[in-house]
Amino acid sequence: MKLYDFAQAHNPRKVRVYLAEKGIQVPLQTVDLGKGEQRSLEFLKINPLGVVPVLELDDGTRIPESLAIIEYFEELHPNPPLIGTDPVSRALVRGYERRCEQGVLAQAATIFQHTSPFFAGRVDQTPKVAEIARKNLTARLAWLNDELKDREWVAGERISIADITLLIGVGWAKVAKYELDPAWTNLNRWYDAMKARPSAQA
Ligand SMILES: N[C@@H](CCC(=O)N[C@@H](CS)C(=O)NCC(=O)O)C(=O)O
Repeated sequence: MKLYDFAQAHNPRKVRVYLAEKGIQVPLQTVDLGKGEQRSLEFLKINPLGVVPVLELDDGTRIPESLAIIEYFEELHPNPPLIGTDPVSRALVRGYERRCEQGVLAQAATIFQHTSPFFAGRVDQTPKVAEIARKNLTARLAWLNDELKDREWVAGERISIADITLLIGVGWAKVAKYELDPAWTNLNRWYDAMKARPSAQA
């Protein structure tokens, strides 16, 4: 088994944070996005879409998409549970995880793609698109700050993949030069707690 994932250490990586929380070791094959290795002929044979992560199983099966990889490991290693423990808590974790992916991580990625020189020439960079994504991101983070008023974790009483997705989303927001509003005290408290976990270095 082998996990293809990006090499840059400026930001935690979703599957690797998850694996660290679970205590699962998987050999890593780094792909240097800065050098464009994800678009090399060699890597396009592994993922024709030219993005990481990809999990390669021993029989050669290649699983794309971080959430699919995480769900695969969760089925094999249910403990400690990071996607709930029963139908209701699993549904809530998945619901909140999507809210963090679409409302935070995807918006931060859009800002980055429409403002960073890294994507110039590959994306038709449009300031208005970045501005709309900033507004969406602010609205979703403000809402999450309210949600975290009475609880420690995004989707309930234990840490879950919703927290991991939000951690990655906030990390990408910072890469896109977006900082959390200090007035969001619940969200900042949650972020400090997430960053202090050893998994955040993964
Ligand atoms: N939805 C995909 C997103 C994959 C993705 O966009 N990966 C980024 C790194 S976080 C990438 O490989 N980007 C390379 C590029 O755009 O050139 C997932 O969750 O796995």
